[in-house]
Amino acid sequence: GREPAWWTSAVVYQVYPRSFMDSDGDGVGDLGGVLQRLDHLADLGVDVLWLSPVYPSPQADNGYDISDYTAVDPLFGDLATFDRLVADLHARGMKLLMDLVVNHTSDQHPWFVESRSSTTNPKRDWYWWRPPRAGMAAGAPGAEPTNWQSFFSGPTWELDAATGEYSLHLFDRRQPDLNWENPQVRAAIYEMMRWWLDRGVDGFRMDVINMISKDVAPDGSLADGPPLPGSALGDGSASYLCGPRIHEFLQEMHREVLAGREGAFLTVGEMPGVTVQQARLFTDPARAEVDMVFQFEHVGLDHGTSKWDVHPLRIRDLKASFGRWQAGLADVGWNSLYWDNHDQPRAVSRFGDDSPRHRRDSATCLATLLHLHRGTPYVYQGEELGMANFPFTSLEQFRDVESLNHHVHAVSAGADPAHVLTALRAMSRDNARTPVQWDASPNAGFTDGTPWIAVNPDAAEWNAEAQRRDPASVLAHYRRLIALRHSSAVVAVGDFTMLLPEHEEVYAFTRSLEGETLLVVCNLGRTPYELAGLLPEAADAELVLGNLPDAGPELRAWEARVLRLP
Ligand code: ISL
Repeated sequence: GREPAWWTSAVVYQVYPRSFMDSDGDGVGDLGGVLQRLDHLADLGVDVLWLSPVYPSPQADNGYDISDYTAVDPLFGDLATFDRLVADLHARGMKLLMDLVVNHTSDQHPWFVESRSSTTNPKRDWYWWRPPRAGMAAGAPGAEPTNWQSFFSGPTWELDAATGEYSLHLFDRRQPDLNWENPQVRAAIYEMMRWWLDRGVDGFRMDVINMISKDVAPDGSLADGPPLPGSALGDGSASYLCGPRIHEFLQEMHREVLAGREGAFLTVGEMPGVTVQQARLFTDPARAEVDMVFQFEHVGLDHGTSKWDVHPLRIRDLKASFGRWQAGLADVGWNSLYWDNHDQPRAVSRFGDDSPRHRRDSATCLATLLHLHRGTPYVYQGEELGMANFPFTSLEQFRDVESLNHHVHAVSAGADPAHVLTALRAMSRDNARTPVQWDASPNAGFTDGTPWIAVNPDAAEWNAEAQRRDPASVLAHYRRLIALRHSSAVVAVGDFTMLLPEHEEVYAFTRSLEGETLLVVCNLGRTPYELAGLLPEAADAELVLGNLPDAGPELRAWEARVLRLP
């Protein structure tokens, strides 16, 4: 058969530059800071750095609102520093993945400024402008062209008083959606992508890329969605998730941007709501769309009607979900694997147990589980240190537009502010955005200035410096997991089989390739289990890697073992 692609044995590390390392004392992380900490990435052994957006931006959504696609925001540095980052990474054998945010721009992007200027501007059609609902006055309650609710609360439509029309924004009102139906828009984006590849980047992480095709009727209308419980708004997702032209657009992008270029590129599409069946199509190499997708099923298992309605995770649900993704992409396509990113609460607090007794063990247990699946693992900055959620106690501590918008909307709709704060504390994206904890010095070694968001008070104990020389640390464990993927073909591409699907705490599976079989068993709880009683074959297996010393007959609280079967 064909050689497995290089990224089957690679591990990607995500840098959220604002919170990674500040080199100039303004309290915001920057590219100079990334350069200062490349040893950390090299020491960990990661292959690829995914860099969250550093483009010029009003920072309404921390850079996911871009006002210039071919420059670097002075907040983060300049193109010369960027070029040095590419060179330094390449010199160390690492690759750079750019964050590509092309479902929307900032409302300050010159394209949108032009588009908004008049109904006859040549760029009018570059965005989704629509008149008010038939028979209604612009600005009247419910006059929006559709009833869709935005991801960041409120309607997806913003009225422009000058022209009396609304423009679409699936996210914040300062992030208007580009109209991919317009071929000029697509050509401009492909040109920009080629510009970055010419600069030496090795691929793209594509922000909400399955939302670029909207289901628009021939007369230009968009359909209302089913009403959301307790809201005047509706769920428009059927009109914009994996819309009718999504595969066509991605194939065209591949043809226009990547085809014919030398190099080992990587593309990963972020796709909220994507199903296994759709992911098979997106990641089938024969179709030339993307190499892998970020799916969201497992990070929705603790949600109720919304992400703010938090439930405990049931381990059986996690197995059923991961199991279906592993099986669904076994023969075609490829999985990406993640617990954390800049949008998710910290995994050790959310799926593990961040109490002092179990924090290190649960962080390493979750890591083992994920990294032994078939797919490309993504490590989010600080995850490799067991960084935990922030102990938020008041609204003033939050920075994220999603959290702040939610608070305003929920409270004005009558919710109890204390209840809203409890949900924010558990689920706010700011949990992932506190500064990386480098050492025990003031501000955790992140900045000499005042950090833009507070450092977690646990930094004196939980930091990279303390873990670097400790072979029992979370950091050392991540290093071992990454090295194992590099050295072991069965970890990279072996077949996956789920075991014990009904067990409520123990997560077990095998990986096998050409006669070699690994048995992975993880105790996702505090109750010890007799291993032989669960999995008799474990008895005479060889320990390849474990997260606790002195492995015996009992699988202890949060213990994980990777065993080689004879
Ligand atoms: O975290 C979420 C809100 O609950 C997700 O829905 C998130 O908004 C979604 O995953 C899309 O995320 C991406 O696009 C957003 C940006 O805010 C996120 O940071 C980015 O990862 C808009 O660009």
